[in-house]
Amino acid sequence: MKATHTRSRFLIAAAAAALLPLAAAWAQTPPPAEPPADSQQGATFESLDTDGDGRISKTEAAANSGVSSQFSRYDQNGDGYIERSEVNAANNPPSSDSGK
Ligand SMILES: [Ca+2]
Ligand SMILES: [Ca+2]
Repeated sequence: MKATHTRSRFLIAAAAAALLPLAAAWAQTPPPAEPPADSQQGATFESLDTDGDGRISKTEAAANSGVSSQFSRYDQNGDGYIERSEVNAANNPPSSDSGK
């Protein structure tokens, strides 16, 4: 009787150990609010300008792969920062505005 009791305890421990990796995998399920494939979606100038100095550094742009990969396209004067006016210019090409 005593031997059976010991063996069942061992089996329970083994089963619990076998379940542990599964529990860990469940815990690592990614959050449902995953950003869409279009990485610029949901990223605003303010959200990227984390230090609030009014311009986006390369470090700040790294938070958004879309902006980061096109950093040189946005940084039109090449000073290493994306300013708001540069974002506006990139999003609204001057060819569409022939006011002058
Ligand atoms: Ca900044
Ligand atoms: Ca710039």
